[in-house]
Amino acid sequence: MFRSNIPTSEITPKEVYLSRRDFMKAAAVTAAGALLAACAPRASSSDAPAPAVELTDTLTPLEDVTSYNNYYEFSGDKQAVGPLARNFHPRPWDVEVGGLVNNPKTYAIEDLLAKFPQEERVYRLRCVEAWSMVIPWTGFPLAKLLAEAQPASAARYVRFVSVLRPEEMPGQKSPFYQWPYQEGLRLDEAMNDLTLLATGLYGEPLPNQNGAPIRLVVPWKYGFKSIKGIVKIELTDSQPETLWNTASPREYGFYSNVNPSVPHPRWSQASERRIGEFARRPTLMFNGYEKEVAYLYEGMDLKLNY
Ligand SMILES: Nc1nc2c(c(=O)[nH]1)N[C@H]1C(S)=C(S)[C@@H](COP(=O)(O)O)O[C@H]1N2
Ligand SMILES: [Mo]
Repeated sequence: MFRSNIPTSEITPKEVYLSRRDFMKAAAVTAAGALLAACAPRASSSDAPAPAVELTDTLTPLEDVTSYNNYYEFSGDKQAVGPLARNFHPRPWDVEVGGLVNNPKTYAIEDLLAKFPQEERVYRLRCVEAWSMVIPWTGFPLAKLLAEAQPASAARYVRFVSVLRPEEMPGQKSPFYQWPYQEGLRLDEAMNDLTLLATGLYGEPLPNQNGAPIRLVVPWKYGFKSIKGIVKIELTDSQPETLWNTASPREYGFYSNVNPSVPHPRWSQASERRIGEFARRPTLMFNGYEKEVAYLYEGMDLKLNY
């Protein structure tokens, strides 16, 4: 089912929305397109690599994607997140883009959806807990929003902040974490074409438990970098604090690139459990996106900069 011979050029993005069944068929094809698109700025047109890994990775069923979730604002129990998130209201919603930019602006979610064409991207998601999924997202590259914001010359990092709504998010009553959830990327990581602002999955708007109405997806980093329920994007000149780094700096570094040779202090990262599979599979460097992102870390010691 996921090995199709239909050339990408014969699939138009709109066909993806016909139905979930058609979406799944189209998504297998789109995966190749997404990878080629991702490579476009760095590969010459004649030597685009064959996206073999994408085409053989089976999509994780929607039921699993929406019932096994990390979203600590609701609960630390993955199966409890979905039911608790039913009371969350993803509308109305604004995203404030500011800090070190020449064109700060607050966007209503409807503006973002209208302004930036929504693309399909099938990505692997690798949680730091050593499980993984394959998810067909819809969204748009963060780089397009940053281009519109016009980073000032002093900008080096991007800070992301999640919604703070303890009345709807019972986990935010926990004193063990510093709310709201925050994350950060270096500006060049944020500008990489793989870095996506996702607004949907499986051709539907994002379910609440997956971060409605808008979340980040950074597929070469551990899942906790892919912050959900974003209300603020701020350009800064210094490395932003992040929730997990503040909670346990030795276990959760700022970079948190998927790396099979750097173990978590309490477990190995050499292999992982793909949800829906029995045998463990080897973890891939940068979660399999090495060609697209290795240039970001040239000359860096990734054991020190974990
Ligand atoms: N705001 C917020 N974003 C978050 C989290 C969270 O607890 N709060 N959990 C992260 C973790 S640990 C993972 S693995 C992914 C899970 O995304 P999914 O539920 O859509 O698969 O979301 C990440 N984004
Ligand atoms: Mo995670």
